[in-house]
Amino acid sequence: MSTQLTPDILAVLERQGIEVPSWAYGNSGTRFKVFGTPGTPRDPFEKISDAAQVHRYTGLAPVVAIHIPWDRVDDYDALVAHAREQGVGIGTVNSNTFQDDDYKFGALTHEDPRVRQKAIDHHFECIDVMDRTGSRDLKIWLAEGSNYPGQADMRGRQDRLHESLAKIYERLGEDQRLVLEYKFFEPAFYHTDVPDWGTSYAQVSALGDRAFVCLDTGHHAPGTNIEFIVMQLLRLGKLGSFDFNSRFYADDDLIVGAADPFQLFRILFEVVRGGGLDVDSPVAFMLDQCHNVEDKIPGQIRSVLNVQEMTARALLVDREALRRAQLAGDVLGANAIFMDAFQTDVRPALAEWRQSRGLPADPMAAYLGSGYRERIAADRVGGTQAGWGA
Ligand code: LRH
Ligand code: MN
Repeated sequence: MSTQLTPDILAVLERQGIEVPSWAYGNSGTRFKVFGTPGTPRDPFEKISDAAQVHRYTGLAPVVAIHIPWDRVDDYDALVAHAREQGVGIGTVNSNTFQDDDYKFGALTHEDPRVRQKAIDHHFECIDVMDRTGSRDLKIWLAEGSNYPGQADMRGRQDRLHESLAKIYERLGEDQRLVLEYKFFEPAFYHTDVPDWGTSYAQVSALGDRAFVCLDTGHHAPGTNIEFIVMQLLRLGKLGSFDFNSRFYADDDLIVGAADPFQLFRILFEVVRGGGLDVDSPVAFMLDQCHNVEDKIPGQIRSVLNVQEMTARALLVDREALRRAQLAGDVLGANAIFMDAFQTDVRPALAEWRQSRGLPADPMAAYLGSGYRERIAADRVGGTQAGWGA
């Protein structure tokens, strides 16, 4: 085993688990086109079978996040049993108040209490699902906002949002949490009711200690120093979860680390520095991506490996030497120590380590050589390919 990855580093990597999103295995696209793919799952059971392939070859993705109603089934016990058979569990339950006509002008913030109650009831359904699946986290992302100045009373909406969230929070079980995801725009193009970490932090802090902020790496204005936000939320003890992906322009939902590997490294360094990978860390790590043109299972395999590789590099930063350089005001020295770790190729050491744990040195090659892709393309004929439709 090459010297780079010390037993301490390997111990951290050993317990790293990344939730994979069920919706990444279905069809996705843009307003211009959603492309189909032979073998795309047609139901949540097939999505979970595909997600399990990622864990099978990487050992990194033991849990699948689900989205309601996209993954609504008659028998959640059967879904849990199927997941267990496939060697995975069911994780974060994602609510959806962004595809219903009644929510055109809002859901949890809507002026009409009947519409708000409908949206609150949807979250009660999600909590019922969590009770069946044993999930800890309810993740709420809200598409709510306005497109033109004057269209909405932004202050009133914040007050109604708090009231609605408080009713949802009250329904959570004692081992359950709520994570509130922010996003600076889209689908609303003038104001978004939860646009930034500060608003999410203000809203969850008003609820209680089982409410946290969810940081989606694609949800910030260009130029935002995301790792600073990570540092601050960890410092405040309110970073509940990540939605990992990457982007060149907007909420592109591309493979994490693909667009800006150095940003992923800087984010993971603040995670390490802030205790986000400690044994008792409350932070959940999830992918939130869409594989619009690339093969989905390989895309997910590449994604979790990117997170693992950047985590290993972040753990390689010589923190003591860095601290000494910082205290000495040695600007370039400190930066050089930081960059040394980023520029260290950990892939050979990780491949060796995988083999030592009975995993393939090259998970992608192992999956592509397994015949699974050809099998699902042949078997999954007929029915409707899953996508972002209920
Ligand atoms: C919104 C979002 C949210 C999910 C959806 C699939 O952009 O990031 O986390 O519900 O994507
Ligand atoms: Mn997200």
